[in-house]
Amino acid sequence: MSEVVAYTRQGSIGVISVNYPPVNALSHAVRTGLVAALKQGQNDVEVDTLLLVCEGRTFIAGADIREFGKLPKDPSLPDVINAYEKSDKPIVAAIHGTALGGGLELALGCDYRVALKSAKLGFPEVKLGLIPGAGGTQRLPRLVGAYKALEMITSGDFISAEDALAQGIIDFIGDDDAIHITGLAYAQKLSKENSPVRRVRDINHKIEIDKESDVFDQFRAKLEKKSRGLFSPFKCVDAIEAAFTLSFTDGLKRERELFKECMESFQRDGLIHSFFAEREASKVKGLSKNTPIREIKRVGIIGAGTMGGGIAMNFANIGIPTTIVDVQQEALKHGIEVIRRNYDSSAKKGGLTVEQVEERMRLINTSLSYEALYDVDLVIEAVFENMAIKKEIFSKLDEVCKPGTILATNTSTLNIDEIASATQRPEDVVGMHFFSPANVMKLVENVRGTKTSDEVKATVMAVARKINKVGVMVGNCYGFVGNRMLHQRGTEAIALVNEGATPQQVDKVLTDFGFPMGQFAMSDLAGIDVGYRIRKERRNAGEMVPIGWLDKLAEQGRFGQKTQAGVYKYNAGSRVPFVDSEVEQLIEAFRKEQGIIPREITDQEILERCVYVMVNEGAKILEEGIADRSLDIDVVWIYGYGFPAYLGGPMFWAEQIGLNNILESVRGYSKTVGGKQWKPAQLLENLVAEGGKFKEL
Ligand code: T1G
Repeated sequence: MSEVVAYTRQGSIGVISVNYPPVNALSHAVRTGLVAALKQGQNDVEVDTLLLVCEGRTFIAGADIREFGKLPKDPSLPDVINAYEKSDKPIVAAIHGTALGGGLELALGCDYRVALKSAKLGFPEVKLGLIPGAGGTQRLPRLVGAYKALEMITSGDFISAEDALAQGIIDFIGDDDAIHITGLAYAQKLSKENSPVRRVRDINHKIEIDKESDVFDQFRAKLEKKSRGLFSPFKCVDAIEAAFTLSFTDGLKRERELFKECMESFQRDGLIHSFFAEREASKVKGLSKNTPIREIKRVGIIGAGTMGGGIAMNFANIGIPTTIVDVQQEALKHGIEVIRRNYDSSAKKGGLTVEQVEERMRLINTSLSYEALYDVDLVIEAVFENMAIKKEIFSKLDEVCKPGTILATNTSTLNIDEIASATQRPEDVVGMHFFSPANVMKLVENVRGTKTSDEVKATVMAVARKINKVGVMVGNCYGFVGNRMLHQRGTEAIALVNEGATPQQVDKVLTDFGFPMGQFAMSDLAGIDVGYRIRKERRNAGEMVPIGWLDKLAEQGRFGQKTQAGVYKYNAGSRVPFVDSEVEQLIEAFRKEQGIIPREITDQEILERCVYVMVNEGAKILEEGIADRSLDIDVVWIYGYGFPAYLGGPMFWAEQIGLNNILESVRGYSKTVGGKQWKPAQLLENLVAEGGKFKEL
């Protein structure tokens, strides 16, 4: 008998139930158990219909991803599914929670499918750099046709049970919230009606309809634009097209070939690392699972600017009343207008109904007075980067907010402990660093101060999950993890232009690498004035920060997209950057002024200096314990700075390149370029000497 798959009989129904927490993934044990239970059902003369159902919170959520890259063991998933499809007794798959990837493929190998209203179905393989590899690309099109199959499999997005019923993927939606009852009732109906087996592989009318369609090329063209650099979405199209050009058996073979190609691609490694890293990052080292979490029922935001408004939307989106406080009525009015504009554009795209927009707007209030925040459970300060102003705000919050209110700051660089020192309750002060646009970007870099309590740390991690963000807990230093590494990349990018490269050359190397945007296009989006003010703030604090050509742009009022001119120029209302000869002249003049003779710079040098410098800084961040694990750094960069997930993040990518190669170049640049950013991290030196890896730390 299998530990994880059981066979029982209920009247004329043989029940195969899977119980392998947390998500009934198709591990070797589950596959073996499924085959054994099917055999029992086949040989059980008392039953004429079989029911496949799962225990726990979900139906099968796919193959066991932890087994990827290991030696495959029989029975393979295609073997299991072919056995279920060959059954001469009809099988019903009863779906609750999620039926994903190999789990949905197994359900499509059954004859009938029922689900609970709340169930979700999908093929997320493409998000792991794969394609469905057990018949999904051949069976799904037979039920839904080419277009829907392409849409579901190339996006990897889940669909609702209602949509699945409308598409003919499932046969019935049970309104009982117990899947066993719904499943059994349907199986008994089939048994009573002597329903026949009904194999999806034999359903071909939709294949005939789309046989000559050019929808496959349409999807390839669409993917060229939106799946930048990704490998597997195109393999998905090839596999689905095979369902329309080959026999079922040959289509399965073609799917398997394409699946293997994806399994061998480095993108699969990177995306699977990103999958698990995102989940591991939510478990903060040293913070026990039982750490109490404070309930957040009301939220306050200080500052009605772009960040404040975006942050407020996240809480209104999940039904939490939010009050925005600002010093000027005009600022509050403008802030609310921007929020409404954002919601209206989501409604226009069909992402929200008008009622949902109004409901969210009702949850967002404004006030000119801090007193409005006396009973909130969490306050997030989001005013511009000035330590004196932030300390003043926190001392006021300390006065008005009830005991137990979490006082968070959205600062992207400043010292959390110094901000906390303006209060009598530093244990309740923490950083919650959102990324612009805050209602869209997934990352929240939660920053622990020296005195931040475990309860507050655990609560802000839970808040990040609740507002559908990816939270990472990091330590307190200048720029925390993300901006500290970005700062080094920015320093190198500017130096490369000083030495002879052009901004557009640097940006092209970074976008070719896979970043959605180059360094200088990003400065134009964020605002050249933001960096200019931070550098000025540091100079005022007595730091030696040389004046560069970016400062000269800012002094000319070239703040970037918001002034239609920054490093690039922009047409009104457009975000498309154009090279501006005025900037080229300004850079040439700056080099002359600095006595720099420009030189030819290769793309490889640009890549190494912009990305290796981040890895070296990442190693220093690990050394100092600002990040607990290299995966925390990877998650920060993937969800906050657009580092391609298929490369797994900067630290994972560095290991693919080879830490010895990185160190050799770092040592080289420490001689040729110099600066503390190129001082090799001791950790990097040690790991290379010992043959160690970041992920083993
Ligand atoms: N394999 C192994 N572990 C898995 C897993 C899987 N497929 N899915 C989830 N887990 C673990 C996860 O790491 C976490 O572990 C715990 O379960 C809870 O997950 C041939 C090749 C199902 C929607 O891509 O999308 O089938 O951290 O925190 O937010 O065609 O997990 O607790 O130790 O995410 O409620 C296709 C991936 C595989 C689905 C639940 N399937 N999973 O979300 O919980 S490829 C997927 C999810 C495939 C075939 C191909 C989500 C979820 P831990 P969680 P959640």
